[in-house]
Amino acid sequence: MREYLKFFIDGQWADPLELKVLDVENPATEETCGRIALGGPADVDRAVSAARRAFPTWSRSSRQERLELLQAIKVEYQKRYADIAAAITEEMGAPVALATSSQAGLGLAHLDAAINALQSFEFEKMQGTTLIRQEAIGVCALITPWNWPINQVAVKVYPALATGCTMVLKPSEIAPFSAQIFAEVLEAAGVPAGVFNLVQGDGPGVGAALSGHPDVDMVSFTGSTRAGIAIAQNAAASVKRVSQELGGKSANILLDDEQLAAGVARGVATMMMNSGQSCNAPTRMLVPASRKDEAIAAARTAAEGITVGDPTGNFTLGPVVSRAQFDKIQGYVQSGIDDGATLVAGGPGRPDGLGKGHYVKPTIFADVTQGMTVAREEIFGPVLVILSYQDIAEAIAIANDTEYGLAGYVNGADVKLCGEIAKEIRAGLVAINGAFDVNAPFGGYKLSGNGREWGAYGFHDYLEIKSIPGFAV
Ligand code: TXE
Repeated sequence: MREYLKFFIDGQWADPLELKVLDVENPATEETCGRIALGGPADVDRAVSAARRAFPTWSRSSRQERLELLQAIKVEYQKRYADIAAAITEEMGAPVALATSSQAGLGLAHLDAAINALQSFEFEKMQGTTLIRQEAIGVCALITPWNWPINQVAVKVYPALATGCTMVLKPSEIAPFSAQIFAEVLEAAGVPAGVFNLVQGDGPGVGAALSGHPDVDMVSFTGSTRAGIAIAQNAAASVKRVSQELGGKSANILLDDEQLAAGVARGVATMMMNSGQSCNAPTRMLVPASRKDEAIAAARTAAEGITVGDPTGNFTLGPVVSRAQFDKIQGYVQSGIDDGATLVAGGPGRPDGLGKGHYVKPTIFADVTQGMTVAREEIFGPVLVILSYQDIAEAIAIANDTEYGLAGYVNGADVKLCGEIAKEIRAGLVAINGAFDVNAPFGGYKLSGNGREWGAYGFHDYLEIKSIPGFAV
């Protein structure tokens, strides 16, 4: 049983000002696996003040000092790697293999990307006789979700440190353990007092106090569009910059060629990974109408290879994170059936033999049309919908017919054609044939948010731009 009843404020492990405790559930057993303290506005005040006090010194630190800190974090992170992966499995149900490789792994991959970017990032340049400087924006509030708990923390904390910002992190109250270990990693790495602060809590208690705090300069948020809008409204009163990474309903276009079956298999695997709880999951598969039956057969075969069970064992998928998410997903599965979509795999209810835990059957619907709820709304579970297109123009139109714009996918043998199609998709990232680049920017168009994370582009949201005309070199 884990117990984390202290926050990390001003370089110390501090008691909450008023002790309120939240039980955290293991989604595989539905039993309490730990407790955290829930903070409130007074804890936020304390953490923001510490961050403010640390800002003048940290924002003037040299590139070398920041690089040394990031390198020290890497050493400490590696020591705690297995602990972080185990905490992720426990708090949100990622199978141990995924928690170890991708979930905990991305906490390191993004660190390497930040180090790499910081080595050559141009903070200052001359334009004629004008100096143009990029300066740390100030105190940042970092509010993160439960689905990729360390990844989301990493993509905010590393660029904030690299640019000279100070920060208060509020991780998801649903999956708070790995972030607590992450704070221990930063402490062990010698992060200067007040530069990084951690306050655990929920949205209304800590999230709202942070996003409305007059002494916070910027909020970086990942989560639901609902909470993102609430945060932006709250932040508007003090004209804060708000960077949002929100939901998605990403299209995966499969071209009409010899790679169709392989593309379907990859699309199903990518969609189902992490039990479909990824904002950039390829949730809408678009297949050529003339090859529909072949695509459905390949999708069914891929689904049959997916196993669901205890995340500490050797299964492809663990449970989804909570009863609330389970119920929400079941509602969508039922709506797909009610709207007349054809069930290719999975369906309502839990997989056979699993009596406890929030397990969902990997579900695939075919004969889906754009008007159906399952084609329009973010389900955030292992539910794939397959739509057909007549020609590439129609595929692009369907891909763009969504209020979201986080990601897109194009798969086919003609890589040049894939690239031309990618340019037409209104989304922040369009991956060709499963390619992935941790150094490239990540973020959304439309209701998927604004701002960019990852690599050097991920620094910009943490920087103000100043021009000094007449600067003497
Ligand atoms: O997210 P919330 P939930 C989507 C996905 C999922 C749905 C609901 O569709 O089914 O959101 O998930 C904090 N002020 N995504 O309800 O509430 C909260 O404490 C300040 C997509 O779990 O958005 C947590 O730290 N903060 C997504 C964080 O926001 C607030 C990942 C996310 O929780 C707040 C997760 C408020 N008013 C869910 N309300 C993605 N983009 O990857 C909540 N929070």
